[in-house]
Amino acid sequence: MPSERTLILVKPDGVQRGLIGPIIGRFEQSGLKIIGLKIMQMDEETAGRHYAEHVDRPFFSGLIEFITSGPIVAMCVSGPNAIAHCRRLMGATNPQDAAPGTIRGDYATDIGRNITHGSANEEDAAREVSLFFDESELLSYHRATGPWIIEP
Ligand code: DAT
Ligand code: MG
Repeated sequence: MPSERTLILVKPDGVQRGLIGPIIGRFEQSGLKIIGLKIMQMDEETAGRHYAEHVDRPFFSGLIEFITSGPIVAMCVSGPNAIAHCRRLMGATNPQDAAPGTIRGDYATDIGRNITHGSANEEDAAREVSLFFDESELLSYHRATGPWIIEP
């Protein structure tokens, strides 16, 4: 399985609701590796670049207003098929469709307040990781539990 890197955000609703720890925990407990982590507030320019694909959608201005409205937590997560794996952990975009046990299924009810972001594909992941992290902020390290998570 290819090792991938993906960008995960705890959106402003997750930070305001005191869910940073539980949400980071979902990714951490899965065995995926957190290789970059910061709390920050997105400016409009970064938000526009991050969500550029949605610029013509009716929800775009509300999305930008929301994502810049308060602090977020940005995380770079790595591991086997990390992009798709993180999307599965998060559940469907609309929490009404998200299965119980997923982050959005367990913590959210509204598509406009769906708690987390995760890159959708390899191209987006590379672009989004570099939007939030300098390469020097991303660590490469081994964990003692490595062979208990991935069969050597
Ligand atoms: P995802 O975040 O699962 O990749 P997306 O890229 O289609 O989903 O949309 C980005 C965000 O925009 C999404 O997390 C929530 C918001 N959004 C998407 N569709 C929406 C809609 N129909 N109404 C309101 N917000 C929406
Ligand atoms: Mg998306």
